[in-house]
Amino acid sequence: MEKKTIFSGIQPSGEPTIGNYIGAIRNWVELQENENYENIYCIVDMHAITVPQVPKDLRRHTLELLSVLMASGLDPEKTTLFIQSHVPAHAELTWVLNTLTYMGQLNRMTQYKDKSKRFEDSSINSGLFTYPVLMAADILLYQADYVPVGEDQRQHLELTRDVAERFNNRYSPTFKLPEALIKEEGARIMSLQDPEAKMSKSDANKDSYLLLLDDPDAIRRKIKRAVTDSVGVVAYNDEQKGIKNLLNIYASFTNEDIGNIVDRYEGKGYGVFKEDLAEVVVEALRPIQERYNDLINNKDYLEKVYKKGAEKAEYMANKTLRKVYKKVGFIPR
Ligand code: AQP
Repeated sequence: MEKKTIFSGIQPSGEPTIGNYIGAIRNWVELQENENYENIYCIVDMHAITVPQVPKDLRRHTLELLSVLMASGLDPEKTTLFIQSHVPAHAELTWVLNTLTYMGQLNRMTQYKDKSKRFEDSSINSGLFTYPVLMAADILLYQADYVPVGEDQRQHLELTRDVAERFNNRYSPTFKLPEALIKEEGARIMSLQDPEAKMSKSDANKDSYLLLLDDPDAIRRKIKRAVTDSVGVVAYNDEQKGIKNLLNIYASFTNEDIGNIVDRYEGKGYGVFKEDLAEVVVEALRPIQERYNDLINNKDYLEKVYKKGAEKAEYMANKTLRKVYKKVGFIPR
């Protein structure tokens, strides 16, 4: 049986949060262990510069993220792990796809609407606007069957399929139409300070997120400060969005049924629940952090991993790009 191809990416736009871990990274690790899949995961630094980045921080975050991915269980022997800017085909295919994407479609993207709110109209860069086209190129270059992402990325996946279909119809069948792979549980971890907004590594408020590399004290402090409500009962419903989010985090790390957790905290109040949750998170992150500390200090090994990953990725990506260039009418060199 031919293996199905899985592709996904993550931005080095800050330090990864438990939202990135629960919604994406740990699912990637699970998929890696399934022998029916060929896995390709990418650190999308070209996406990250759609919002301003300090160059030395971007470099640091990129290597940190590579280490976090491996510390979480991604194995470069089993999975292609690479950095987006190392494979020029991503930018090259984006240009072609830009010519097949309508402004109206991009205008409807909710991530663009959310992120562009942070800037004055006159300083929204067009990279932020065409971000979903670069994402489409990332996926289509590898002829991916499935794209494991969090719920927030569903709309971008639909656009990817749409653009791929338009290309296939205008020229001839070229791209596989990828499907989003979204896990119900943990698909959307919310901010600890605003349970209406998703937890994001680039949030200005450091109390809003738990980082994978946060030390135990930071984890305890942030969970203690997490916004709840005045009801005072640990329950899972949409009137108590803060507690609901904390329960989701608890269940994600313990794989326990939410009903059981709720039962256990009956009559106990938020203080005890938050203290226990903090310990659950500390213990879940401990082994990842230990492995991370070894990896981040081994720069030679990291370099070997990303160079080998880029070589493998480039070979696959160029195959698709050559076909695309030929079909649109470019003369081969
Ligand atoms: N809060 C979240 N809950 C569940 N999944 C999440 N993801 C992100 N936040 C949550 C998933 O993580 C993967 C990688 O995301 P990304 O880094 O490429 O971009 P993002 O979705 O924009 O993540 P952030 O943390 O919010 O980054 P910034 O702040 O830079 O925009 C994706 O699969 C995403 O669904």
